[in-house]
Formats: sequence, structure tokens, C-alpha cells
Amino acid sequence: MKHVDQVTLTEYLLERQRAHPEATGELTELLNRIALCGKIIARKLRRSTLTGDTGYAATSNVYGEKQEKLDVFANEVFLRHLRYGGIVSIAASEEMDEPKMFEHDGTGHYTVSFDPIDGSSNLDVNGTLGTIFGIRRRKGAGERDHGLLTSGRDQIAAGYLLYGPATEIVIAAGGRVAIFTLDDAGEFFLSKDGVKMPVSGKAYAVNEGNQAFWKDGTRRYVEWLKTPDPKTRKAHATRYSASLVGDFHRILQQGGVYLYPEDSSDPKRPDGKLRVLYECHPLALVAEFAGGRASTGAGEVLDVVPGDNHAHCPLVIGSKDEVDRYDAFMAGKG
Ligand code: AFP
Repeated sequence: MKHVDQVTLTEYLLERQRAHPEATGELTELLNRIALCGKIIARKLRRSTLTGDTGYAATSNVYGEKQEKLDVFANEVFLRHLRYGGIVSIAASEEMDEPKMFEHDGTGHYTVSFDPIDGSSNLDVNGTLGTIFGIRRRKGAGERDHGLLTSGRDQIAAGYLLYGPATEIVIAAGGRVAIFTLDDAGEFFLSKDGVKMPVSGKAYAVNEGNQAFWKDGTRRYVEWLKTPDPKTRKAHATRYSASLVGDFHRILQQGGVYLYPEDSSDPKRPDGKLRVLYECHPLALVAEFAGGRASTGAGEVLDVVPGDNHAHCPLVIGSKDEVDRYDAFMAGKG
């Protein structure tokens, strides 16, 4: 049996904190709170198809999408546990029109952006789900949105929770990516540290039903992915789960590429479906710290500065070779 060091998330974070004598422990506390939210959400999800907790709430989000009851629940869990202790000044979520400014505003050192439930269409069928988060240091109170609307490189930590056969939390901080798995004792234990994404991989994830609306470069690139390599006679395999977190988690560990490119299906949303602050920036940081890349096709996702808190951008994320190749196709060199 493989020997696994039983290091808890808290122990791991405290060890990392010791390397920074100036650290106050607030970031450690904040990451622990996010992990706590993940445990509460995972517990609710485990029995949700029995308890009647799935299905739509009576509300819609700012994008006009009907909210699932569990979207609303998960959003409230985050707001409840980010509120106390004066650590977070602003929380912005895909499910709220405006960011929530906590009452102790002025003292909280961090802003948190999050997508409480990623892959909501999987809720009713017990499919893979996730929660995505990005953390920035708050800027001066006078500044627009306290520094929330900045480049993804301003994130000091980011990551996601994956609700699959096991619940896992993936944290990118200090240039490193680590994966922790929730065990029956209710603790997250370190399962992989210093995660490195393979430089190339053989899986791709994209909603090909949107092909008619793609740019020519994207169409040609996906054709290239499907064309067998003359040496191995193998093409890239399609793996699409309707949950970005689910698809990205595979790519993080086995390589490959996920795309939600710009498309012309909705003139109000030319940059594709995914949101800069809640999905693209956090996963781009995880990818970069693991040696992968995230591109819009015209530049690095981490360099995108969102115009507002619900801005979208195209996302092509994964192994460096596959993402480089996408950029080449978009530049007409594919
Ligand atoms: P929801 O959480 O609103 O279902 O969106 C999920 C998601 O943002 C991402 O996780 C999926 O990869 C993608 O959208 C699925 O979108 P399509 O249904 O358009 O393929």
C-alpha cells in the first residue's frame, strides 16, 4: 500500500505560512473557511437527490439564468463564512448582481470572487460539480471595487473544490498547487503536492454543439485535435462533462485542453459563456502554477482586466503544447 503522510490542510498551510515570517495567518484562516464551505456544500449535495433540494429556485441571476436551489444555498454558505472576523472586505459571486461589502469594510484585507456551484446542470443527475474561488489583497477603500477588477495576476491564491466520488480542494498559492482529499473524519488530507500538468495530453473538452458559432481558427483547431497523429494513429479523445471543474481536474493531472471559446450564438455574449472573475482567472492561476497555460486566443487569461464584475472572456486552458497550438491557429499559423 502506498504510504501517504497524513498531513491535514491546516497543518500544510501553517507549514507554508512559517516560510513567510511577515504573514499574519489571515490567509490560512481564509483558506480554511473556504474548505469549511466546501464540506458544508458537499454534505448537502450527498443526499440532495433524496431530500428534494435539487431543482430551480424562484430566482434568476444577473445573466437571466434560472438559479438552482443549490446555487442559492452554496452562495449563502460562502457569504455566511466569509463575513466574520474582519478578514474579507468584499465577496463577489456569479450568483449576485453586485459584490457584497461586509460591514467591517475597511479592515478586511482580502477580496474573494467565487462561483458557488460550477456545472449546475449536473445537479439533477448527480454529476460532477465544483466551486471555484480567487483571492486578492484588498486595495484602498477609495478605489473602484477595492481592487477586485484587476488582472488575474493580482490573485494571491485561487483554486476550486471538486464534488465527485471524493470531495477535493485544489489550492494554488505561492507558485505551487496542492490537492487535498476529504476523508470520513471530516478532514482534508494532502493527497498531491507540487502538482505539475503534463506538457501535452490526449484529451479535449469542448461543447462541439456550438461549432457553427465558432471562429474559423477554433474550428480548424478542433479538427486538428480530432485528426490522428500519423505516428501513433491516435487522435485526442473527447472528454466533456458540463462542469469546467470536472474537466479541468482531469487535465490538471493527465494533460489535455478545455475550451470555451468566443462564439457568435448570443450577440450580448461574444466572449463566450465563462466569467473572468469567477471561473477564468482562478483556474488560469492554477494552470500557470502547475506549468500549464490559459489563453483567450489573443493573450493570456491572467492579463485580462475585467470591465465589470460579470465580464466574460474566452478560455482555452490546459497543457502548454495544446494551448500554444490553439494560439497558433488563431494567429492563422495552424
Ligand atoms: P453552469 O454552472 O451555469 O451550468 O455552467 C457550467 C459552465 O460554466 C462550465 O462549468 C461548463 O463547462 C460550461 O458552463 C457548460 O456550458 P455548455 O452547457 O454551454 O456546454
